[in-house]
Amino acid sequence: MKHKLELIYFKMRALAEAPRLLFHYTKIKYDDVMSWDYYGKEWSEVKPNIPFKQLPMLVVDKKHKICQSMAIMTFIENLAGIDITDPILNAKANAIMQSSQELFMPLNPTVNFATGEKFIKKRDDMMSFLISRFEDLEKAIKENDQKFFIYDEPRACDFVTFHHLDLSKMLEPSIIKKFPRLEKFLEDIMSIDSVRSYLENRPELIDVSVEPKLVIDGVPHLTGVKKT
Ligand SMILES: N[C@@H](CCC(=O)N[C@@H](CS)C(=O)NCC(=O)O)C(=O)O
Repeated sequence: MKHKLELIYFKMRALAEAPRLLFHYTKIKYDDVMSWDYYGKEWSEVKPNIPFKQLPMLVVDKKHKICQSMAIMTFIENLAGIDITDPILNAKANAIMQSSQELFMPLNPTVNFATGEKFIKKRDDMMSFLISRFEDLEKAIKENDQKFFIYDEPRACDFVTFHHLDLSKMLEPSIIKKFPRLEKFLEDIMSIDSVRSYLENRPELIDVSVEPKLVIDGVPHLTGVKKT
């Protein structure tokens, strides 16, 4: 059954990114909509009525509101019929997905919003955590001996991991270079045609650490939850 799918989010390269990547990989059509365009109101007015008061949220058939980016990822996997049915592999995939998702804070807000001295302090403070988690991820993919974290084809956990590793390059490009197997993983994801086409055309995130902006349809917009 075909559903109408609307992914509601803000101007940031953060938690809507893995759902977007998975939508493009599975070739499921969806609409990307900014919160203020969907509701016609400022975020502060909308927030109290969102099921878990944060975005992204996927609206299905104008009726069902699915919050929590990991729930959205699982839903897309199920919709595409690529869910992992083996209980052990499914649990391992969830462990990868959650471990990568824990990189969200403070990596994503720092890259999308922090500037100047604050950016440098946040970057330096999180470095040991990032390195430790990247070590764990590199070990997991090496032990698995497949192209991606579970199979030779990517699943939700791979796109969540991809997003955070990819974003780390904008925090400090040298970190990922310490992990050749993770770099190869990024290349393998980027070499999938539908994913590469999405990555080449998505809004560019510019002026990180100075005054971060997303370039949407050729126009730079300050990152954030406000219409500009
Ligand atoms: N656990 C949630 C976290 C969602 C989240 O932190 N959303 C942020 C943007 S990335 C947000 O809605 N910020 C605005 C606010 O909290 O008012 C998920 O994975 O979706």
